[in-house]
Amino acid sequence: MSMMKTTAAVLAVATALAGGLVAAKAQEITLRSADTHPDGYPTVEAVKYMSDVLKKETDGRIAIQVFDSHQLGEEKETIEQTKFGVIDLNRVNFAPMNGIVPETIVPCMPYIFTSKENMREVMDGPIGEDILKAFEPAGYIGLAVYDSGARSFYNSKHPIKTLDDLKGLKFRVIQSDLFVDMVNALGANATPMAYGEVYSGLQTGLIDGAENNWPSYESSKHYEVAKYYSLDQHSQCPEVLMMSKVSWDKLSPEDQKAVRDAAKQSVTKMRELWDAQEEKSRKTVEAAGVEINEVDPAPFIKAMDPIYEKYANTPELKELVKRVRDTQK
Ligand code: GTR
Repeated sequence: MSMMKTTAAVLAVATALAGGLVAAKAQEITLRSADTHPDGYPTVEAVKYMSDVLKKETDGRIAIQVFDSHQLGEEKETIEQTKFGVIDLNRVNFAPMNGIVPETIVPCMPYIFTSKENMREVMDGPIGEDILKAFEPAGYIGLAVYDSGARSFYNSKHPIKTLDDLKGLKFRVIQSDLFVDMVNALGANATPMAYGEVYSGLQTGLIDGAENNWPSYESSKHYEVAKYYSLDQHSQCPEVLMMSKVSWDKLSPEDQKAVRDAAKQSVTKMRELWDAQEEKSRKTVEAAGVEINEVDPAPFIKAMDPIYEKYANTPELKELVKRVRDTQK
């Protein structure tokens, strides 16, 4: 067992013993929140900001403690623990929720959004609300959607300019069947793997590359071991902040409202931090000598047609895709 896994396991047990949502005094509540990213990353900072808002709104009664840097485990594990109320809040990407809440597939679909603004507009409106509502039957309360930029390929071998360049390369993908099929449809070999294992996977040559946005590529230091970053931007799959329904049900309706409002307020803050971080991360990797190239997305978009057939496979999901497309007319 790796050091990281041991720490995660110990913490998980400690958290389980403490029973999730902690009430120090009857009226004082500290919500535990998980994040895979390090301190300072926009998602981590946004949840800390939410905690400040919540404290203010509840006269200090409710606060959030953020466990960053996957201290509580890799995303898949924390998602399970959140279901059982061992973890109260969890900030994860939509992708590892694809198999649990089918509606989350739609915003992860390849090239579904035409721009960052389009993604924000869709997720702020009724489509985003409907997707967040779909979390509840699965045991989660969808609180807020955060930016995650666009995911692009990086690898240790050569720049990806055409589909041919992807042939024979092995890419780690986020743990979602949709992503496995997307990357395979482009002609590469996809291997789902936990985020925390990617750096060593790249270093040892187990994988040739992975795919992610600027801030993750930079903060994970993957750029040190995979120095070709090719901007095909195949998915703008956003982040979600969700709460365990078990923990949620322990709150009074007033406190639930305060949590929801504070989460919504953190979205604006997150976007400011996100825009600045994308810029900063780009500069950092450029200065480190990363070779960056633009990609003509047309053949990539075409190659993804079967993905829409396979994954927009129910009348509900087809309708959601159509509603997103309608915002682009
Ligand atoms: C990042 C995302 C993380 C995690 C990671 C991954 O963009 O913010 O939550 O899902 O990607 O690739 O595993």
